[in-house]
Amino acid sequence: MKNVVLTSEDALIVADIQNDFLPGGRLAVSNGHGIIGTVNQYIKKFTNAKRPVFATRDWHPPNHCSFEQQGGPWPVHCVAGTTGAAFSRALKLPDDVRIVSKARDRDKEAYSAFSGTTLHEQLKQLSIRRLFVCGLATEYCVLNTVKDAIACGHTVFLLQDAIRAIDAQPNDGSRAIEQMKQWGVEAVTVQQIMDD
Ligand code: VGL
Ligand code: ZN
Repeated sequence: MKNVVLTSEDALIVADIQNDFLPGGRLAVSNGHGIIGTVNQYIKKFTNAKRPVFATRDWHPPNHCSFEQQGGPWPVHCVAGTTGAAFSRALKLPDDVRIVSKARDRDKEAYSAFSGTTLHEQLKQLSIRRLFVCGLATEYCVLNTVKDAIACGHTVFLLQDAIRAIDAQPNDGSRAIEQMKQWGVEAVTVQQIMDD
Protein backbone atom coordinates (compact mmCIF):
# COMPACT_ATOMS: atom_id res chain seq x y z
CA MET A 1 0.00 0.00 0.00
CA LYS A 2 1.69 3.12 -1.32
CA ASN A 3 1.04 6.53 0.21
CA VAL A 4 0.12 9.54 -1.89
CA VAL A 5 1.48 12.90 -0.76
CA LEU A 6 -0.73 15.80 -1.80
CA THR A 7 0.92 18.43 -3.97
CA SER A 8 -0.03 21.82 -5.39
CA GLU A 9 -1.32 20.08 -8.52
CA ASP A 10 -4.07 18.17 -6.71
CA ALA A 11 -7.80 18.74 -6.29
CA LEU A 12 -10.65 16.77 -4.72
CA ILE A 13 -13.91 16.14 -6.57
CA VAL A 14 -16.92 15.17 -4.45
CA ALA A 15 -19.64 13.93 -6.78
CA ASP A 16 -23.35 14.44 -6.13
CA ILE A 17 -23.73 13.88 -2.37
CA GLN A 18 -27.30 15.16 -2.64
CA ASN A 19 -30.40 14.21 -0.65
CA ASP A 20 -32.13 12.56 -3.61
CA PHE A 21 -29.24 10.10 -3.98
CA LEU A 22 -29.34 9.19 -0.29
CA PRO A 23 -31.74 6.96 1.68
CA GLY A 24 -35.18 8.62 1.67
CA GLY A 25 -34.42 10.43 -1.60
CA ARG A 26 -36.03 10.00 -5.02
CA LEU A 27 -33.16 7.97 -6.49
CA ALA A 28 -31.54 6.62 -3.36
CA VAL A 29 -28.23 4.80 -3.70
CA SER A 30 -28.38 1.97 -1.18
CA ASN A 31 -26.03 2.75 1.67
CA GLY A 32 -25.10 6.03 -0.06
CA HIS A 33 -24.89 7.74 3.33
CA GLY A 34 -22.31 5.14 4.36
CA ILE A 35 -19.56 7.04 2.53
CA ILE A 36 -20.18 10.50 3.96
CA GLY A 37 -17.91 10.09 7.00
CA THR A 38 -15.04 9.02 4.74
CA VAL A 39 -15.77 11.81 2.25
CA ASN A 40 -15.52 14.25 5.16
CA GLN A 41 -12.10 12.79 6.04
CA TYR A 42 -10.92 13.39 2.47
CA ILE A 43 -12.27 16.94 2.58
CA LYS A 44 -10.34 17.55 5.80
CA LYS A 45 -7.09 16.29 4.27
CA PHE A 46 -7.44 18.42 1.14
CA THR A 47 -8.43 21.47 3.18
CA ASN A 48 -5.46 20.96 5.53
CA ALA A 49 -3.19 20.80 2.50
CA LYS A 50 -4.83 24.01 1.15
CA ARG A 51 -5.98 22.13 -1.93
CA PRO A 52 -9.22 23.00 -3.73
CA VAL A 53 -12.39 21.00 -3.13
CA PHE A 54 -15.01 20.77 -5.89
CA ALA A 55 -18.52 19.54 -5.08
CA THR A 56 -20.62 18.57 -8.07
CA ARG A 57 -24.40 18.45 -8.06
CA ASP A 58 -26.99 17.05 -10.42
CA TRP A 59 -29.10 20.15 -11.06
CA HIS A 60 -32.01 19.31 -13.34
CA PRO A 61 -34.88 21.41 -14.67
CA PRO A 62 -38.32 20.00 -13.63
CA ASN A 63 -38.87 18.40 -17.05
CA HIS A 64 -35.40 16.98 -17.64
CA CYS A 65 -35.13 14.41 -20.44
CA SER A 66 -33.75 11.76 -18.06
CA PHE A 67 -37.04 11.64 -16.11
CA GLU A 68 -39.50 8.78 -16.69
CA GLN A 69 -42.37 11.07 -17.68
CA GLN A 70 -40.16 12.41 -20.50
CA GLY A 71 -39.26 8.88 -21.59
CA GLY A 72 -36.01 8.71 -19.63
CA PRO A 73 -34.71 6.02 -17.27
CA TRP A 74 -34.99 7.81 -13.92
CA PRO A 75 -37.64 9.01 -11.49
CA VAL A 76 -37.75 12.78 -11.02
CA HIS A 77 -34.65 13.68 -8.95
CA CYS A 78 -32.34 16.56 -8.12
CA VAL A 79 -34.60 19.31 -9.46
CA ALA A 80 -32.63 22.55 -9.13
CA GLY A 81 -33.39 24.45 -5.93
CA THR A 82 -35.36 21.65 -4.23
CA THR A 83 -34.46 19.93 -0.94
CA GLY A 84 -33.77 16.76 -2.90
CA ALA A 85 -31.08 18.57 -4.89
CA ALA A 86 -29.43 20.06 -1.79
CA PHE A 87 -26.18 18.64 -0.50
CA SER A 88 -26.58 16.31 2.48
CA ARG A 89 -26.41 18.17 5.78
CA ALA A 90 -23.96 15.52 6.97
CA LEU A 91 -21.47 16.57 4.28
CA LYS A 92 -18.89 18.99 5.70
CA LEU A 93 -18.01 21.16 2.73
CA PRO A 94 -15.41 23.91 3.28
CA ASP A 95 -16.53 27.55 3.04
CA ASP A 96 -14.53 27.98 -0.15
CA VAL A 97 -15.93 24.89 -1.86
CA ARG A 98 -16.27 25.25 -5.62
CA ILE A 99 -19.72 24.05 -6.67
CA VAL A 100 -20.22 22.57 -10.14
CA SER A 101 -23.86 22.25 -11.26
CA LYS A 102 -24.42 19.78 -14.08
CA ALA A 103 -27.16 18.42 -16.35
CA ARG A 104 -29.02 21.73 -16.29
CA ASP A 105 -30.04 21.55 -19.93
CA ARG A 106 -33.52 20.00 -20.34
CA ASP A 107 -32.63 18.13 -23.52
CA LYS A 108 -29.27 16.69 -22.57
CA GLU A 109 -28.22 14.04 -20.05
CA ALA A 110 -24.83 14.87 -18.57
CA TYR A 111 -23.40 12.50 -15.99
CA SER A 112 -19.90 13.98 -16.21
CA ALA A 113 -18.99 17.04 -14.15
CA PHE A 114 -17.09 18.28 -17.23
CA SER A 115 -20.13 18.20 -19.50
CA GLY A 116 -21.52 21.68 -20.10
CA THR A 117 -19.64 23.19 -17.12
CA THR A 118 -16.52 25.32 -16.63
CA LEU A 119 -14.77 22.63 -14.58
CA HIS A 120 -12.04 22.11 -17.17
CA GLU A 121 -11.26 25.86 -17.29
CA GLN A 122 -11.26 26.15 -13.50
CA LEU A 123 -8.82 23.26 -13.13
CA LYS A 124 -6.58 24.75 -15.80
CA GLN A 125 -6.64 28.12 -14.05
CA LEU A 126 -5.54 26.43 -10.81
CA SER A 127 -2.84 24.35 -12.58
CA ILE A 128 -4.44 21.13 -11.36
CA ARG A 129 -3.09 17.95 -12.92
CA ARG A 130 -4.23 15.23 -10.53
CA LEU A 131 -7.85 14.63 -9.56
CA PHE A 132 -9.08 12.58 -6.62
CA VAL A 133 -12.67 11.50 -7.22
CA CYS A 134 -15.27 10.22 -4.74
CA GLY A 135 -19.05 10.31 -4.41
CA LEU A 136 -22.19 9.04 -6.14
CA ALA A 137 -22.89 7.17 -8.26
CA THR A 138 -19.92 4.99 -9.21
CA GLU A 139 -21.18 3.93 -12.65
CA TYR A 140 -22.67 7.31 -13.68
CA CYS A 141 -21.24 10.56 -12.36
CA VAL A 142 -17.99 9.07 -11.05
CA LEU A 143 -17.30 6.93 -14.15
CA ASN A 144 -18.10 9.66 -16.67
CA THR A 145 -16.28 12.38 -14.76
CA VAL A 146 -13.20 10.15 -14.54
CA LYS A 147 -13.43 9.39 -18.27
CA ASP A 148 -13.51 13.08 -19.20
CA ALA A 149 -10.76 13.90 -16.70
CA ILE A 150 -8.47 11.38 -18.37
CA ALA A 151 -9.40 12.77 -21.78
CA CYS A 152 -8.38 16.21 -20.46
CA GLY A 153 -4.97 14.75 -19.56
CA HIS A 154 -5.44 14.47 -15.81
CA THR A 155 -4.01 11.74 -13.63
CA VAL A 156 -6.95 10.31 -11.70
CA PHE A 157 -7.14 8.61 -8.33
CA LEU A 158 -10.35 6.76 -7.50
CA LEU A 159 -11.21 7.06 -3.80
CA GLN A 160 -12.51 3.52 -3.53
CA ASP A 161 -13.72 3.73 0.07
CA ALA A 162 -15.91 6.75 -0.75
CA ILE A 163 -17.96 5.72 -3.80
CA ARG A 164 -21.28 3.83 -4.08
CA ALA A 165 -23.13 2.41 -7.09
CA ILE A 166 -26.80 2.45 -8.06
CA ASP A 167 -26.40 -1.12 -9.48
CA ALA A 168 -29.55 -0.99 -11.62
CA GLN A 169 -28.06 -4.19 -13.04
CA PRO A 170 -26.06 -6.33 -10.60
CA ASN A 171 -22.35 -5.47 -10.66
CA ASP A 172 -22.69 -2.24 -12.67
CA GLY A 173 -20.56 -0.61 -9.98
CA SER A 174 -17.81 -3.22 -9.92
CA ARG A 175 -17.69 -3.23 -13.72
CA ALA A 176 -17.28 0.55 -13.69
CA ILE A 177 -14.40 0.25 -11.21
CA GLU A 178 -12.68 -2.34 -13.44
CA GLN A 179 -13.18 -0.07 -16.45
CA MET A 180 -11.58 2.89 -14.65
CA LYS A 181 -8.63 0.73 -13.57
CA GLN A 182 -8.16 -0.32 -17.19
CA TRP A 183 -7.96 3.36 -18.11
CA GLY A 184 -5.02 3.63 -15.71
CA VAL A 185 -6.82 5.04 -12.70
CA GLU A 186 -5.24 4.18 -9.35
CA ALA A 187 -7.67 3.14 -6.61
CA VAL A 188 -6.69 4.40 -3.15
CA THR A 189 -8.18 4.64 0.35
CA VAL A 190 -8.18 7.49 2.82
CA GLN A 191 -5.29 6.13 4.91
CA GLN A 192 -3.01 6.44 1.87
CA ILE A 193 -3.55 10.18 1.45
CA MET A 194 -0.89 12.28 3.20
CA ASP A 195 -1.69 15.95 3.65
CA ASP A 196 1.80 17.08 4.62
C1 VGL B 1 -26.57 10.45 -11.79
C2 VGL B 1 -28.35 9.02 -12.07
C3 VGL B 1 -29.13 10.05 -12.52
C4 VGL B 1 -25.17 10.67 -11.39
C5 VGL B 1 -27.34 11.50 -12.24
O1 VGL B 1 -24.69 11.82 -11.56
O2 VGL B 1 -24.51 9.72 -10.91
N1 VGL B 1 -27.08 9.21 -11.71
N2 VGL B 1 -28.62 11.27 -12.58
ZN1 ZN C 1 -29.73 13.02 -12.87
